[in-house]
Amino acid sequence: MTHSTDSYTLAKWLAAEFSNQAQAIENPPLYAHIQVSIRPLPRKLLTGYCLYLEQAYAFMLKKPYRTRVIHILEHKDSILIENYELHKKELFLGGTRDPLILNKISTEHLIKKEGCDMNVEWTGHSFVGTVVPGKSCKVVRNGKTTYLDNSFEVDQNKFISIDRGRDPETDELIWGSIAGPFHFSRIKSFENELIAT
Ligand code: CYC
Repeated sequence: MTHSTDSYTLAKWLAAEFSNQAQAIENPPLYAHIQVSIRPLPRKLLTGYCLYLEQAYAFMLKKPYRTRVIHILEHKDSILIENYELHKKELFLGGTRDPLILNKISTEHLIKKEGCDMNVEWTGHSFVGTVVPGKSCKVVRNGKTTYLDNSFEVDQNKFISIDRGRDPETDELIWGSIAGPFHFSRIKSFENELIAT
């Protein structure tokens, strides 16, 4: 194994509750206060690591606006993250705070977001991921089809991410942060729940 295929470390660094509170307090109109919680799934669903993700406004943690399963796998000489939506997602709300809920997720609930895999590379001190090229990750927002243009970086201390939707013809920015990336810090780690595979 090399750093660039060290999916266990990547999974440990992502398995946490992250908050951008400092950034939101500093720039209230530009950044909402968001919590991203990523918790290992207790059952082994697929080869590699599967984690459940909830993204929520800090004042509405019980109503996350985006829930996903992410699947971290080693692929050739690097790491790939697949994103899945959940069939019957309402059954799993709050799962990042209750592993008993997460126990109910099985492979039948997973709906793959095609074209939305993320390629992950080791920088020497962190992992950086970007969606696969080709404008293939389609996101429909307010009736308009966009493609995802994003990147993230995670290390021992922080998680930085920027997600934007662009017009497939003109590349014009349609949704997402105009002010730059979200800066999250780890407020709680779930790394001890991960079992190395
Ligand atoms: C979409 N964010 C996405 C998508 C990916 C990621 C792949 C498109 C596929 C999908 O809908 O699941 C990002 N996936 C990731 C990241 C990882 C990953 C970072 C590594 C853990 O596996 N995203 C933010 C901000 C917030 C945001 C805090 C405000 C801009 O990081 C929003 N992301 C956001 C939205 C979408 C999205 C609104 C569109 C999907 C939707 O509307 O449901």
